[in-house]
Amino acid sequence: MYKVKVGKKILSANEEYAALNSQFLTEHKKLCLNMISSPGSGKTAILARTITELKGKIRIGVIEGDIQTEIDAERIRAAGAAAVQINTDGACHLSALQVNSALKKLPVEELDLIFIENVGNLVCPSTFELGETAKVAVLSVPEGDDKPAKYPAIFARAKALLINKVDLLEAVDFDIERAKADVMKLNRDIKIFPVSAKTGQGFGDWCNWLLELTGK
Ligand SMILES: Nc1nc2c(ncn2[C@@H]2O[C@H](COP(=O)(O)OP(=O)(O)O)[C@@H](O)[C@H]2O)c(=O)[nH]1
Ligand SMILES: [Mg+2]
Repeated sequence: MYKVKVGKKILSANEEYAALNSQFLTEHKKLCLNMISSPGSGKTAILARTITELKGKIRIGVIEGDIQTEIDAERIRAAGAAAVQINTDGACHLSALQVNSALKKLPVEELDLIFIENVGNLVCPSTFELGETAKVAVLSVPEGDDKPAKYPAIFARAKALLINKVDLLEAVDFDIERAKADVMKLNRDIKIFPVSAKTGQGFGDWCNWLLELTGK
């Protein structure tokens, strides 16, 4: 029996589209951040406030992923940014093919930074590459400080973590130092931003990080 050595990795269809998206972003010199969290942690609220705070400094576009509805894309447009909504019809994460078609619908040349708001889920989207520049995780304090330890995949892969809803810290038992320590055990290089999309607390540091990232 002959054994054939295959030196080249066979890519899945998703990986092929992810590679195409990555190439497209590199060619157009655009940054793309894939935002991942549980439903309701505040991704859209964070994006809306980020768009408002960076108006005139960074031109932001958003690809919105949800199982159903155009609600989040409308919230982003109301904040003053271009948004394309993808409905996954039940799928628990966005695919690179969906992002590929959404990128064609955004006015990419007029943008500095593209956010992808993935389907609300801490698990499936973490391992599905979309060709993004980096992943950004969001954890909100009512979810509990044990989530990095219980759902390590996204916290290990993200370039930044927003700990959102810090305005609610007094009302819930969330030990922010424990959460930070658990995240740092998984990922020493991650940037952690405690924020409140409601009050704007912590947005100075987060927006400065985005300005640095985009070279603005
Ligand atoms: N108290 C508080 N509520 C927030 C904050 N950010 C978002 N919310 C609320 O949390 C809910 C879910 O927010 P949303 O942006 O839709 O979360 P997403 O599902 O991750 O996009 C909404 O009712 C928001 O008003 C925050 O920083 N503090
Ligand atoms: Mg949302």
